[in-house]
Amino acid sequence: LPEEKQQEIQRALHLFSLSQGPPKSLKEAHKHKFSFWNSQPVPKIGEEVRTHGPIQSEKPNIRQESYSLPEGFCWDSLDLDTAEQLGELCTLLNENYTAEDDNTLRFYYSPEFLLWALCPPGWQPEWHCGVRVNSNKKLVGFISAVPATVKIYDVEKKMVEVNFLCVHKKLRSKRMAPVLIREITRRVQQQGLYQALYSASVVLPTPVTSCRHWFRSLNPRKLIELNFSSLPHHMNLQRACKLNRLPEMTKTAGLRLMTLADVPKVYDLLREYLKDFHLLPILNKEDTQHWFLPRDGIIDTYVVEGLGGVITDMVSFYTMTSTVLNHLIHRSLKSAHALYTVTTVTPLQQLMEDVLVIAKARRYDVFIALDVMRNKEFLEPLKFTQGDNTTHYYLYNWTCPNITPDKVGMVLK
Ligand code: MYA
Repeated sequence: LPEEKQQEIQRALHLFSLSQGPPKSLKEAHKHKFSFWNSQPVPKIGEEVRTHGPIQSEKPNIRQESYSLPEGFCWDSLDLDTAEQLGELCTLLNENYTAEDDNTLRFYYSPEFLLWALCPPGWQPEWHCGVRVNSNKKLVGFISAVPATVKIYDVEKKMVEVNFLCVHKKLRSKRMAPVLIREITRRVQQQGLYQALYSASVVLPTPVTSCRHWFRSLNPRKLIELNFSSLPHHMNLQRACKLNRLPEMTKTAGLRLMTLADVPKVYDLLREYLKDFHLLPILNKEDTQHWFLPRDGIIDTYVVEGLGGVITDMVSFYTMTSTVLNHLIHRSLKSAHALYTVTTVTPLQQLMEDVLVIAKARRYDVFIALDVMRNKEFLEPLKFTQGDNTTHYYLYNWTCPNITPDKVGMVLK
């Protein structure tokens, strides 16, 4: 093709990629321009990484003043201790965070869930970074970071986990997200941290690992009525219900909810179990208490207590509720999301089946797990089916070889 024609096609492809938002697959990502991400210390798409370490020198020049927002907007660190500001964040996320394709399901973040996710030990108010409209002070943008120590292969790094990046639907595609990302980067670097871990369903430069979601129906009738799952060929509703039937009772003796007194034992179990993965959180006892001690409707951890009070196994999941929009019968959908399962005595599959039994009895509709850690061992035997969604994990300012999901010892909320 003549050069002019080629340039025209390139321009058209670029405009097309901008109008489509970030790519959903690696194949599309190869064609995407990434005008923001290519300016950041992250590996380029397609680059084969063999080394381990930071991409940029440890001490960048850090701006003293905040990045400029478009006219009419201002920064505001949210004070989540005040019910009013916490409520504003709930509203922003609940109305703008979930990418509902067909307007049927919308995640509902409760104030208590957000406090759990955003205020772990060491949290900082400046890392709850909001954007407001100057004139009426309406909250229209947000990004957060929480401290975390993460081990990547052989290196332990203090860094942050970035989450809840959100721009109001009416302000999309105006390059607000790069400003939020630059600003949280600046605020984190000001505190002497230069790395971050985050996840997204879109493909950006460049995933360190990509994990698939698996779903286990607990209430098949409702999931089918909501179009959340579809009936496989040659199967009627009755057969689907039969196929997904679970035992009435749990099998594991000594299975019970974790209590405060179990924190040191859960800490030991997790530390010992996670150490062989290539990506894992390094938690202290305070972190363990925060992330695992049960909070009603937010986080559940069950432990198995053997003879002499020894805690031999644990299993944890967090809860998300989605609001069902425009449905005659159903109003909400309750999902359990697998976190960490550690077994030293109970067979893994048995413990997971027990937790499905408990979740069903507690009226969860679906149990969701990633194919990380040893999860693949129980997914198919316990009738989980693979969903279409992929969660990609990313590291900011760190390069290392790609990690397969079975070597990932970390679940991001
Ligand atoms: S993942 C959850 C993200 N949130 C949602 O999906 C909620 C619904 N969507 C929205 O609110 C908007 O669509 C968002 C984009 C805000 C996502 N992660 O402003 P734009 C890039 C990173 O015109 P908008 C989570 O919370 C995109 O490729 N980048 O676009 C983890 C393009 O760049 P480039 C993303 O649609 C967040 C640019 O933004 C994402 O109006 C981790 C376009 O900007 C995404 N999910 O707004 C953040 N989506 O030109 C990184 C789009 O290069 C943290 N983009 O293609 C990095 C570490 C920082 C700390 C470092 C410390 C040292």
